[in-house]
Amino acid sequence: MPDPYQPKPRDKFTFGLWTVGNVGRDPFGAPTRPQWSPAEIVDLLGEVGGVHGVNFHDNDLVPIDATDAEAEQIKRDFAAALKRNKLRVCMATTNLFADPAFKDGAFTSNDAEVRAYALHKTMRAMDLGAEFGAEVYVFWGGREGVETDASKDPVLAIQRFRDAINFLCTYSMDQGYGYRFALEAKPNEPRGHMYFPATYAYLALIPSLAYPEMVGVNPEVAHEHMAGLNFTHAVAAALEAGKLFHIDLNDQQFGRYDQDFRFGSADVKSAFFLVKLLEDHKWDGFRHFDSHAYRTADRDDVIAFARGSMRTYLILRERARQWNSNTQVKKLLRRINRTSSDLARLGTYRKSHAETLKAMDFDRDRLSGRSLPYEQLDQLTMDIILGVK
Ligand code: GLT
Ligand code: MN
Ligand code: MN
Repeated sequence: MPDPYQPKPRDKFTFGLWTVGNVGRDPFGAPTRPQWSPAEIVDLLGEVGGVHGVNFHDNDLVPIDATDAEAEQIKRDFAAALKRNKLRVCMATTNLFADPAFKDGAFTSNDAEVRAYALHKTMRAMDLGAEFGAEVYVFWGGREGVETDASKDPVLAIQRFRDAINFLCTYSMDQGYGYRFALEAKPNEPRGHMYFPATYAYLALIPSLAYPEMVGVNPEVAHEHMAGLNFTHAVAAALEAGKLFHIDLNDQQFGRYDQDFRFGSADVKSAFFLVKLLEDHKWDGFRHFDSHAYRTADRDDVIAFARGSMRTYLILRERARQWNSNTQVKKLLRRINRTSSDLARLGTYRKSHAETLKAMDFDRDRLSGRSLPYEQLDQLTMDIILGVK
């Protein structure tokens, strides 16, 4: 019997060169894995099987100090690896955080020359992404923040960031790239205080942009959990606003540093509700695993990590379907949701509806006396997640 949790390219699972290619460095220790070339990473993804595509930062593919000749060779090797592994590039982004030139931010830097360099670098990275057919362009403002608010007016920082995104939207249209921009939030790392620390901050910014229809968000599980927020709710806000352009799946214990663990490995219940949300709403974007294998992993274990990420998603997708069709769940949902067409009609504002509502008598004891069997529903959910139902 075929494995029901075997991923297929149509599942739209993607990995970044920096994710499976992570060398296992941390702030306290040196790399534990070799730096594989982009072509070697693509070969590894081919070996993983069922992957849809690959994503990169400009400098994951072409090192920041590469000569033109070196860049051409790397691109040729990468293109050949994509072809032999039947993979494509889905998303591209700019590394605006690693180089010391960005120590005080990129688009929000206090130095006009650094801001100009950030635009220059991003346009060139957009050219590179477009050369490989990337559809989504991610912006993670890795250094857009401060340690001390003495250094920058935070209103000015927002304005500088908006100006940069407006400029780059126009550049994309001018070049005919057709990119959809996805803004990615993260709180308090690596700067002491990051601007736009949660997905909601970007959702508030987008309507103020010159081309709001081009711009959405790229929420990441770990980032919202670092801030102690419910990730599924953040994704729901983006979905409801038509702004979920991309997603970064990984996992994380609450209250810790950015752990970037394998999807579903830390909080399987949250992962279940997330997968259920994406599948219930038939979201058809790229499901990108922005995570990396434990520092202890070798190449075989990195492959197991990549397979495990997709497998957990597919198991949870199956569980979500089971939840939706479970008769006990359906029965409980009917009990919980009390509908009334009369009351629904009154919910549309009219002067007469307002008057009717104001004149109504409500029996608060009756309202509070109704049973809400959420314990039963939640345990049923646990049974389904744990595979005993
Ligand atoms: C970095 C960060 C990620 C972002 C990447 C895109 S780089 O690994 O922690 O969450 O998505 O710039
Ligand atoms: Mn991310
Ligand atoms: Mn992260």
